[in-house]
Amino acid sequence: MKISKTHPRYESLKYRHRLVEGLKKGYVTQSGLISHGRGEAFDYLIGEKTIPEAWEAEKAAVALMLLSKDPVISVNGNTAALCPKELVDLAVSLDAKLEVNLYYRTLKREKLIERILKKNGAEEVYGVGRKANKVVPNLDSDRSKVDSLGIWASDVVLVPLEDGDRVESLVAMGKKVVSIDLNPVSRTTRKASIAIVDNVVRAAANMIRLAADMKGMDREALKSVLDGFDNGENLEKTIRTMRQDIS
Ligand code: PTJ
Repeated sequence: MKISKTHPRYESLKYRHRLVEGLKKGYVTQSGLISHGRGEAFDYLIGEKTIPEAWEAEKAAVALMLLSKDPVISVNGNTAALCPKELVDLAVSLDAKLEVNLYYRTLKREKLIERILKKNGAEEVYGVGRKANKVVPNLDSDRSKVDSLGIWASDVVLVPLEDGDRVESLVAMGKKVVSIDLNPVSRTTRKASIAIVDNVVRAAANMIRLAADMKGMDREALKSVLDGFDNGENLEKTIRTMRQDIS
């Protein structure tokens, strides 16, 4: 279907269309469409823009990932449909690995997502097929299957559109977890080391810009960005901003 650029909801329709295409091709799940609807509702509450609190969290997340030894970006069906190029570019800017990690895991979906990432410039994609040979302890879903050279070995994991269980389990393994979830009260958001309450499409683009600016900073300067960020306080402010935006 062709969406007219003059339609007042062009952007929103464009992303819905990408998900529907992904569903038809088999890498987005029906549940993924429901998740997106929930995300859209929260996005409405922040005016479908990056609020200052999200920008601060994105900056802290970029500092953390630039400081880390082995950062990984986790990719699922929705994010592969919405912003594959941005995720690949972000991985390049942050020198991070890309790992496919799915709740509704099938080899077919893993391979389709790997192909999309490679088509968008990824050289290596972790977590596909037998490469997901480690199991995250205390996690009761297929999300527990991770790559020994990817998420398993990582010190920081960026998890867009997550379910809270895995965030908790990854944190329990001693990793720092950066979440991107529009729901400011989800378990994912509450349990993440740094919670970004923004649309993954905007967050990924913002983080690419931030990484370009921050790459030249020395470690002390990056540490001071990170130390100046208080995740709990930032989340409280996020909820206040959301309330103000509605009233
Ligand atoms: O591809 P799979 O098999 O890994 O499945 C992926 C889904 C998305 C189905 C799975 O992770 C899932 O069920 O997620 P949840 O539990 O619905 O959580 C998704 C969260 O992401 C919700 O809190 C939504 O509000 C939020 N969300 C949805 N769309 C976006 C979003 N956050 C940021 N940007 C979005 N575009």
